[in-house]
Amino acid sequence: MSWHVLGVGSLGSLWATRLFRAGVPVQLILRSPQRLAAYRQAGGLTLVEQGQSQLYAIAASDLDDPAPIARLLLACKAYDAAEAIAAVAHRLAPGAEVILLQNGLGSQDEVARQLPGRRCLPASSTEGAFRDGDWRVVFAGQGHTWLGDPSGGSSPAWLSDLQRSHIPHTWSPDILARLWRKLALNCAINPLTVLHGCRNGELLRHRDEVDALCTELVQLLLGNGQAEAARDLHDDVWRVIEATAANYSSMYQDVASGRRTEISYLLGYACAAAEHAALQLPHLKAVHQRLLGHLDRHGLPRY
Ligand code: NAD
Ligand code: KPL
Repeated sequence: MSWHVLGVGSLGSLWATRLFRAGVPVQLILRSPQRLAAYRQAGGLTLVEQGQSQLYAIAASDLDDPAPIARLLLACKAYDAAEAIAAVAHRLAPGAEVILLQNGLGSQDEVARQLPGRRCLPASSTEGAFRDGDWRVVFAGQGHTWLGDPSGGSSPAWLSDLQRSHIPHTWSPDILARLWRKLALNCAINPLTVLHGCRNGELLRHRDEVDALCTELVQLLLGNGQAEAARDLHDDVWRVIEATAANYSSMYQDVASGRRTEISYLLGYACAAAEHAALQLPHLKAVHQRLLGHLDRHGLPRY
């Protein structure tokens, strides 16, 4: 059974090339005949790993291909997920499974609402990749991916494809807790790196702000039934800041490159969840407002 990959950017390409080179059947879905023609012109996807480039001639089609899809990796940004899935929903076979590689929270529900009866499996990844050209992906950071079924279903047999492809992964019995924890980490770190224009490690100079956010994020997690995700959050935030001290956060990089951020699925989601749970979290709300102002000043979307 073939994998289909929709969202052939950094992570989608990283997965597709590793599946392909392990001999796992995989096909790319490109968003237009023009993109398909450009891809064919390039001859495939190039993976750059430890300075070595390798071209992989992975099969591809565009959205008009009517072939049914049994297993789909959706690897676009959170804000594109709902629209992307709408274009292929009619092709998903009964019993199809969709792996959702989006950061943050909210997009997973937007997708699942469009796919009644299909199995949606959110994933959370710490792998790092970026594109250094069209149809080229650089594997920039080893990491791990957790996948799971929020409805509690059992682990799928195709995890062996990931094993065979050397994609480090773990089936997570509580994937929602993982997503909430990652959301909290991202909310504690990323917006402040944007507002202070600094690397993760430089947040040490803004310890009070980080700590105040952590305290409120713990309240947010507890108020949303995520006690496990709340455990030792402060310590974990400072551990991540130290471990990634020299890095610029993904949100910092998005803003610096003039790219749209995933704010609605990170701080935006957190603030909406706080309001829904009738929680007063003034620091979180203030950082959200400051970040929106910053995006306005940089001409970037506030959603
Ligand atoms: P990306 O921007 O590199 O790739 C997304 C791709 O999806 C692009 O090629 C875009 O053209 C395509 N796309 C968007 N809408 C589409 C549509 N309607 N139809 C077809 N294709 C469409 O993004 P990325 O960096 O791979 O990130 C994907 C998700 O993974 C994000 O939520 C991100 O936060 C998360 N993530 C990324 C990394 C990383 O290192 N890149 C690490 C961890 C998590
Ligand atoms: O995931 C991250 C990001 O930059 O998006 C870390 C490194 C954890 C910072 O929040």
